[in-house]
Parts: sequence; structure tokens; C-alpha cells
Amino acid sequence: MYQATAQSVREGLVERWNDTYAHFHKENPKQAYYLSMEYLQGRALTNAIGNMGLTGEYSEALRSLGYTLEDVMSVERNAGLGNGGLGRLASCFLDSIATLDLPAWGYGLRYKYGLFKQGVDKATGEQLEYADDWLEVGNPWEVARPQVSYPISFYGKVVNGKWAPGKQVRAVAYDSPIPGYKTRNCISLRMWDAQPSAVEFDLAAFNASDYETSMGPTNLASMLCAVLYPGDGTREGKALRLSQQYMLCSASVQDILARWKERGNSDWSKLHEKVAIQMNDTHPTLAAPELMRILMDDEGLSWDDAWAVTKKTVAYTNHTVMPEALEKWPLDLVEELLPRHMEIIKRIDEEFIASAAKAKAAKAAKKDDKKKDDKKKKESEEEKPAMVRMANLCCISGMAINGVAAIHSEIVKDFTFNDFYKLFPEKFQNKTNGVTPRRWLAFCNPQLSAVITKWVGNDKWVTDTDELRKLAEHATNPELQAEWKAAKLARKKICKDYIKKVTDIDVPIDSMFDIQVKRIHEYKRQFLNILGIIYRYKQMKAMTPEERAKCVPRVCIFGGKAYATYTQAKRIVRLINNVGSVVNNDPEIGDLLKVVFVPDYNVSLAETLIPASELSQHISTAGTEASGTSNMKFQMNGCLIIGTLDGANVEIRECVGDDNFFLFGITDPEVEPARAERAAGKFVPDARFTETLEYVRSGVFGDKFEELLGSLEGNEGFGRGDYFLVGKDFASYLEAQERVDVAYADSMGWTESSIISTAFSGKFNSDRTIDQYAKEIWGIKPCTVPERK
Ligand code: CJB
Repeated sequence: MYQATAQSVREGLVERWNDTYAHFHKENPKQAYYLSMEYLQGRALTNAIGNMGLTGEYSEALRSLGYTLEDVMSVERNAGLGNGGLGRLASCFLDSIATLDLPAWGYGLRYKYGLFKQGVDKATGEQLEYADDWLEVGNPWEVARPQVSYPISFYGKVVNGKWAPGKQVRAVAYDSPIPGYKTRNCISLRMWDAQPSAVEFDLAAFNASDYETSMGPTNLASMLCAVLYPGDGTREGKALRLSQQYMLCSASVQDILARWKERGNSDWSKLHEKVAIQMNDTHPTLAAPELMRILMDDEGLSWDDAWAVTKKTVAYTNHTVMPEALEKWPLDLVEELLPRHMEIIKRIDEEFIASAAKAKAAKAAKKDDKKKDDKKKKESEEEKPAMVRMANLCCISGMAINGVAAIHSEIVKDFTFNDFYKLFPEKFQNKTNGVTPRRWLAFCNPQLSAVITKWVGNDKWVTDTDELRKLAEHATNPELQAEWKAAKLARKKICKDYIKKVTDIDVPIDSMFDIQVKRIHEYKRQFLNILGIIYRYKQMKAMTPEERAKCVPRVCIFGGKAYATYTQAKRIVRLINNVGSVVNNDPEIGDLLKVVFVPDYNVSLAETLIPASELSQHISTAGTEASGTSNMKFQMNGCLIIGTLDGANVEIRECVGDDNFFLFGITDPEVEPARAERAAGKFVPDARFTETLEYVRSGVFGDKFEELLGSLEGNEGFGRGDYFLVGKDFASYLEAQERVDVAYADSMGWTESSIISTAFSGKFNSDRTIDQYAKEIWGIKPCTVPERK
């Protein structure tokens, strides 16, 4: 029934999809292309039906056949071709691009296996990983286009200024339709699959039974699209990852230029008037040198002409300022894999250094600056082995460089890329992230949506989220409050049933649902959350039954995957599970505290958890989380946030007001001094922190977690001496949690804050974000497909 329903929806989409392609072709507008190594599309069925405005019709039709839409849609596999926020952002952006009728497409890779499926070992609490064979039962949404394919070259050498490649595969297009909400526009997500190039197949070797030789190209092709982010600890792993990035860039740029020509364009100096290429982080950086290569080597442009147009065509979004996450590749590896590109990159570098020197000479008066810059340059020159720093290449070649939340964009300018900012201040922008209100409110939370529509007076809020503000006028109205609470309770019930099904844990529905879901990472500080829970548990154990009865009952829910080789993150998962085993089975505690790790966090699970949430935790060390986007989804669904002044939390708090946000922790400018204080041995932890660590060490949770606790202490040994400042923020975190408990006990006050949260979530609609990209970076305008006559 799922297959039949999906096929029928697809049929309805194909007409819109073809009309959109034809209309864009005829109008020949400037078009933007979003290049991303990751997309977290999740399930497509409910979303497609909802965007087409056919939810009622499909529900009815399925019911008449003895099915429910919920059951049918829940068998769909999640398309999990991404790690976390960056991939999901790309998917939200596609929804908004289609909804706003913008001429833009997404490009990605069609990985055979998505991000791993996560399980939990019942006995040890450890994370288990399984391959995610998401295509196992087919994908009704994709259309293979074997006629759209491009050669992708690797290795070899440069002969007379041109590349004579050593190996080749073919990139073949697989397209998925991305329908907009209440519009006929339907754009494409084009994903490349790697196929062996027939010319490379050594038939003679095969017939001579030398299968290894003959299958070489086939194996290379299947490796290229096997998994999202292969381990890159080894040189082979790095070469594979870089090859994947290059395949995305090369296939997409070839395709973009072919379309540009197909639409009758021919003046290369005006390419940027028809094409904008957005690089989603540095992963698709090679788009710039690839465009240069094609323009010069295939189309015959001079270096200057090619460079002039390239730097007006590509743009770069930065998603992280964590130094270890800024991609760099060994120069000799790039040279071996992509010799012609390395020549181009070297020249870009040389010309940049020369022009920067000129600019510096012009400013020579500022002597202090000069000294500092000289020092920096020396440090970078001394790096061995030589590296190609992708973000630098992006800053030099990009027409625009943007961060993803206000505070993050300031950090990008002031610290991460300050040298570039001084040279090209005009390139730097902010584009605060957003999420699609269709998937993340209207479709995932029909209960709350019905209440919203009733009180706002119409459903225009599904696109115009500023309409949600109207809710604020009624935030204390008992009737709205009662409906609001009923909707939340209905979602908590669905969530409770899901938790029971997958973990066998019974959670009480009248407890506060407190959720932290995101990739497991030390900087995101799930560790702080679980230590806070441990402290709470310890306190409760010490209470008399009468005192205990006054505690605000909580269900603390975690979800998220730890990168397969990230040992410390995996230990955090194990600690959470071990704490759960003890707390959940403690008869003294009963229903007052439950700790649940829901395995295999993905888009669908988020759609179940977020509508049920009452409190959510966004508690990264200040200055580390570029934006966060789940914070926006929680806010839309009437969830209150406990958080630090980091990423988009800052702007969310501005929208909801200080009274409706549980703030704690040190601020970004206080972070380095706090690290210095610790390094100097001057940091004195709060007694409650020391007590909590001792409690874990006493073995209450089985293992003593020495490696994990050790990372919070000292500067040697297991960790970086509490680099993420869990100890520093612990006291203020506990105090904020006390404020949460007090607030939750006042049910009317809490509901009012919940309504206010939704009411002022309008800014975080990805339609707003995309509108800004369209106007301020891409220079594209809506191109609305007309109704069929
Ligand atoms: N982000 O998900 C990723 N992967 C990366 O490699 C780098 C950053 C996240 O991107 C999101 C979308 O911009 C941000 O909201 C989030 O803070 C960041 O960690």
C-alpha cells in the first residue's frame, strides 16, 4: 500500500515537475545551485501529500481501503544521507526554495548506505552500528536518468597545460522531485551515482580471468558512492573522501554549464548573471577550481577571464568554527589525485598572496598590524606537510561568505577568518538558519497545528509564520491554554508509546518531557546534561519520602549518534544508558525520574519527539555551536529552552524574551579566560560538581567511567582538561534547572510561555532564510510556474 500510494503521489508530482523544468528553461532566469555532500530528507510521503494540499483526500482514500495514512507512511525508509544539522538544513532549504517558487536546484551524492543505523547493547549500554541499507526495497521517489551522465577523472598528469587523467568513472543522475507548498513549482534534488566507465573496462583481462584488473574501475565506482563520510584516518580514506567531494563538484559543474548552454547562453563573461553556486560548507570547495579548469582548458578562456567570472559565481557558507573541523587536505594528496586542480589552486594562492601583500603595503602605516600578520604568515608557512586549506580557498574564491547565526557570523569575521575579513569586508554576511514550518510544525504536529489555525484565524501561518504572533494576544486565555495543553498531551502520549515500543521503558505522561537530541559531541555537552541528572538523582536519594514527593517529575530523553571512531562520545552514550538502567529501576524513585536513550535518532524520530517536548536542552559551550536548528523546531512546537548564549539561542531568546528562556553559563568572551584560569590551576569547581563526579566514581552506575571523568580534570591524561568547561558551567546549569522546576510547577505560567514560544518563532522559518540568500547572495527572483490551461 505504501508503494501504491507513493507511486500515485509521484504521478501527481511528475506533471508539476516537468512543467517547472520547462518553465525555467523557457524563462532562462538566473538559477542557483546548492551543492551539499549531505541531505537529510527523512521520509517524503507525508511531506509531498501535505505540500500538494491532499492530506485529507489521501487519508480518506486509504481509510476506505482499510488503511491509515499514518501506518502507510511509517513504513517508508528514512533518507539519512547526512550527519546532522548541516544535512537537515540543506533539506529544509530545498523545501523553502520550492515553496518560494525560486529557480534553484540541489545537488548531492546518492550514497548506497546512509549514516549508520544505531542500536544500543542491552548489557553494556554501548552504541552499536549497522549499515543503513536505505535503498534495499527501492526508492519510489527517485528517477534514474542514465542519459544524464558525465565523466569524472582522477590521477594522471598534466601535459601541455591540460590534464591527462589516469582513471575515470561516470557520474549518473538520479533526480527526486521536491514539491513546494501550495504551488505548482516542483524543483529537483539531483544526486550522482558513480558507475564504471565502459571505456576503462578491460574485457581482455576479464577473459583472461584477471578479474582484479578488469574489475578495478567497477570497484572504484562502487566505493565512491558506498558511504557517507568514510573514515578518513588513513591516506586511502582521505583520498576516497576527497574523490567523493570532487565527484560532486565535477558532475554538478559540468551539468550546470551544460544547462546554461542548453538555454541558449554563450557569453562566458556573463555566466554569473545566470548561475550562482552555493557551497554548503567547505566540502564542495573544489567547485571553484573545477569551474576554472573547465573554463580555461575546455572552453578556452584566459586565466583572468575565468577567474573574473568564477569569483562572481561561487559562494561559501561556514557552519563551524571548531578548528579541527576546518577541512584541510595534504597538498601531495591533492596533487596526486587532481594534478591540474592543484596547479590552479597554487596559482590562486600565489595571486592572492601577491594581492594581499599589495593591500598590506598600502596599509603599511599600521605597524602593529603588520607585525601580527607577519607572525601569522610565518606560522602557516611552517606547516608540514603542506596542506590545502579549503576554507581559505572558499574565502578567496567566494563572492560571499556567510555564517549561520548572528553571533556565529561575528565570530567568523572577528576570529576564524579575520585576515580575510580585513581584506574583503564586503563579502561577509550573516544568514541566520531556519527550518521549514511545513515538516516541523504543520505536518509533524497536526494536533497543535489545528489549535494554532483556530486561534490565528486561518492557516496562512504555514508560510507566513509572522501570523503566529497573533497567538500571543491569547496566551493567558484559559480556553486556548486548555486546548494547547490537550494538544501537547496527545503528542506526549504518542511519544510515550513509541518509547515503550523501542526501549520497553514506561514513562509517566504527566512528567515534564525534557529532551536533548543532536549528534553526540563533547562541545554539545550531553555530558553536562547527564551529570545534572546524576546530581538530581543523588539529591532525591537523600530525601525523605515526603520531600521527594514534592519533586517535579521528569522524563529525560536523549537521542543522537556518536561518530563511529569518536571514543569519548561513545562513552557518553554508555554513561547515559547506564544511568538509565539504575535510575529507571530504582523503586525509591519510581516515576519521579526516568532517563531514556532513544536509539537511532533520525528525521522521523525527531518528528515524534519534538512535538512532545516541554523542555529542550541546547547547552553547548558558548562560541562552539554555529547555530543549532533543532532549537528552532522545539521553539515552534511550544517547547521552552534551557540554553547558553550560543548560536541561534541568542536570537531565539531575543524573540521569546528573557522570561521565557532558561539561560545559564558563561558567554563567548569569557571562554578563553576560563580556560586560562584552569590551565593556571586556579579554577575551583563547585562542591556539587566534585560531589557528582565522586558519586559516579563510587560505582553506582556500574563502571566508574574513569576516562570520561578524567577528561573533566587536569590538563593531562585522558582529555583536554575540561576544554568545554562543563565544570565551569555546572553550578549555573543546576540553578537554571531549579528555575525550570519552579516554572513547571505553575502550569498556567508554563503554558503561557509555551504559547509565547510558538508565537515568536516566525523568524526561524527557512523561507525567511532562503529569501535572504536569494536576494542578498544569489540574486535570483521567483519564477512561478503558471497553472495549466
Ligand atoms: N554542522 O552539521 C554540521 N556539520 C558540520 O560539518 C558542520 C556544522 C552544523 O550545521 C548546522 C547548520 O548550519 C548548525 O546549525 C550547527 O550548529 C552545526 O554544528
